[in-house]
Amino acid sequence: MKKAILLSITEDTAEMRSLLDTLGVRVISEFHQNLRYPHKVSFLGPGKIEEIHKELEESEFDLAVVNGTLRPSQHHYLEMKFQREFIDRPGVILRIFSEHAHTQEAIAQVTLAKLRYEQPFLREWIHKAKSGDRPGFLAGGAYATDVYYEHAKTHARRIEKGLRELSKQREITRAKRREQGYSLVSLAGYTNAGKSALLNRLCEASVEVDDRLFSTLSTTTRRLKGSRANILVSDTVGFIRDLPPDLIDAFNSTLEEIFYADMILLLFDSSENDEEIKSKLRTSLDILLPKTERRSLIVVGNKIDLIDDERKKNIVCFVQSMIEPHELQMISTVEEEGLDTLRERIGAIQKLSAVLSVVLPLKDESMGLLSRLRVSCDVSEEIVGTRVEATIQCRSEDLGKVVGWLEAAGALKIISNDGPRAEGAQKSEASSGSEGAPLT
Ligand SMILES: Nc1nc2c(ncn2[C@@H]2O[C@H](COP(=O)(O)OP(=O)(O)OP(=O)(O)O)[C@@H](O)[C@H]2O)c(=O)[nH]1
Ligand SMILES: [Mg+2]
Repeated sequence: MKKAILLSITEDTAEMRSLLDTLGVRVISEFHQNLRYPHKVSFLGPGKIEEIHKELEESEFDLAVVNGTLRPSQHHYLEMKFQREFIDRPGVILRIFSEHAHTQEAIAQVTLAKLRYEQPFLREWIHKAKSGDRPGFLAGGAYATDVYYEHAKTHARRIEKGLRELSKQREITRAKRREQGYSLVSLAGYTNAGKSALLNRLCEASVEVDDRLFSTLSTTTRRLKGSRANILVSDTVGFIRDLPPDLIDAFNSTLEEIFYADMILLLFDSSENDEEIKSKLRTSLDILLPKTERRSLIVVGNKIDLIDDERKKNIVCFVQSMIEPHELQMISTVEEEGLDTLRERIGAIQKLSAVLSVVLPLKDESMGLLSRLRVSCDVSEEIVGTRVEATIQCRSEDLGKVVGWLEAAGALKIISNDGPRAEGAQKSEASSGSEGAPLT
């Protein structure tokens, strides 16, 4: 396990510690200096840095971590001063992403974010090396640094091109799904809120669930289990405060999957304290709201099995006032509490406003059609002698197609809530232009 020291201008280092824990780095000493802003040359004040430097003379550690964002000049100064590797908060997050990236797309996105993140630091090393300060980045000398910088730029451009292609591909997939009558629900929220655990429950999936931060980097989409299966649920990368902008940018095609969903479930961990809940929700809303339509968002307080009723009421009260006019649902994924209500709310994104009363002959073909229609419609049926009487609720835009399929199956009678559609085997107006087969 790597040993690190941690420098911070606040005493609030809990999140950084869990990030480092995720990365397998052990903090051996922590140094605070309460400052409103970091010192512009040395992050902590120069006096404090001298003090730390002296104190650490005999200590063995592999790297130094800064609980904040370093400017290239501060980074250069600190590495020179301590002769150790320094890494800031965006750098730590990038390393975690790097370790957790498994799919080709996630690897490309992380590589791009890293290349962009490194560029200002590289420029600083080149600048310092050219002004005769020290040999360049990675001790390779000014020439090597220059070459690496140019190579990195070309590499970044190549990855950007590949990612643009992937983004187009996702757009095509989304359009196709919509055409086929699928609706998409995205799970969003701070890392570790329980998104993957909820996907597993809602869709009987088996995505990795872990107490580490950023267990999920790539998107998994599964069908919602239950009465209708044409609702897809997507689990994707979690948010974190001060997410490096390069990373947001590089993960754009993954995040688009959230932004363009028909419904977003924004999860938070209700077992945390008020401050954590508020700041994590704020971070998530700041990322989501500018890009999503307000009406499609439901905020979901997860892990209520870890709190009592009094606490739950209290959370509902302050969260509701924060997120108005959005709706709030409180659930426990582990104990399956509140999941039925949540499923109902998800089901309601598909407005099944058209209602058909249908009589079909009692044949395998009729029963097969009704069972296929269940994927996208609410269907109830009763066998009466040699006939099947069914009530079918579907989306108004699917009405023509559904009537067409019913007629093809030999429906004896089709009456919709806006009047009769067909009697006997006659073709109705609504069925003209119907094509394809029911969703399976
Ligand atoms: N007690 C309790 N724990 C939960 C619940 N839901 C999830 N967890 C736990 O919370 C931790 C994080 O769950 P994940 O589903 O991996 O969280 P995530 O939001 O997907 O996290 P990232 O992929 O890292 O962004 C795991 O240890 C889960 O077992 C819940 O309802 N109750
Ligand atoms: Mg996850």
